[in-house]
Amino acid sequence: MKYLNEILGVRYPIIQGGMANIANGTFAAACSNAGGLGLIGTGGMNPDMLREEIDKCRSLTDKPFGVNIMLMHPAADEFAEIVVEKKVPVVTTGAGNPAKYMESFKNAGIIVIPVVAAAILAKHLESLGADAVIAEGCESGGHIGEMTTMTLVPQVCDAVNIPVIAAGGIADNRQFRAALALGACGVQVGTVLLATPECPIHENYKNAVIKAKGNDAVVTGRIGGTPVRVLRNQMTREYIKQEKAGADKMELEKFTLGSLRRAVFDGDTKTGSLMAGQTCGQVKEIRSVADVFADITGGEF
Ligand code: TUI
Repeated sequence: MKYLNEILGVRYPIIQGGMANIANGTFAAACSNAGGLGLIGTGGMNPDMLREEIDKCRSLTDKPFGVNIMLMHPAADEFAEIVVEKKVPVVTTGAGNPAKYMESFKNAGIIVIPVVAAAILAKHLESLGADAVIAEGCESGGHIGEMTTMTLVPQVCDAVNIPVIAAGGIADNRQFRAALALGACGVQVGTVLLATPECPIHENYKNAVIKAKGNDAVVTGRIGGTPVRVLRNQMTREYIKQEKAGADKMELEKFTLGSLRRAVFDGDTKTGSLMAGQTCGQVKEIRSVADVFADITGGEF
């Protein structure tokens, strides 16, 4: 089996998750320069911003990098055109089915790695030419599926013949080795990178991640069908209360609209949406991206 670093031409078999409103071109370049694959996250961007962030990333690293296309975003079609036009080397997708873009990505020679939350979609995307898939379990932060990493990764590995990357619940060398044992060729991490000096989120957000226990990463939106894992705070308590009381989608949007931006940029830890996965309980201090990657891989790469 080939490791992810060989597939991508990078040092470590680690992808930095393309976190919405967080993973800009500067952060992606820092992660690529530290030996992983940095990703620019399109969540929270508009098409012009994406163009700028790709150029910025290119100006800061000569290493491979990628773009994550958030498929629930209204500008997803335009993002898909931009990555082709800009010849971005690697594209990942999330929060939906990227089937309609696969042909144009493949024709452009892009390495395409969709995030899947179920084995059936992995199989379908393999048939459309996906180079690998990221199997993301519901331990992760942000928008999640139903299955855990422990169950999803082996089931995706059994379903496809392309490389599988594990995501969700991975922050140290034990979990990295467990992911390889489940059949993955590498990992994608997000939460553990929030507490790095390079991560461009407000200091309050970093401190909240450091303080949080694993069970503080709760899920909002389960009833409405858009489950999102975030750190428990005033916003989540109010959201979950209203959700249980039968509030409709429009009422609930009051809480989420712009709330991630409030957390990331203003450091509003009360009404902001502090997306984080269950590994928040393992994040104890600020460490550089290079230290995090070295720790995860345990000096083996
Ligand atoms: O996409 C993510 N995580 C995200 S996106 C995001 S931005 C956001 N902001 C506010 C509300 C909601 C989202 C924050 N975090 N991870 C990748 C991921 N993809 N997780 C689950 C999935 C997924 C789910 C269903 C992938 C495919 C899928 O397929 C459904 C279908 O149509 O077959």
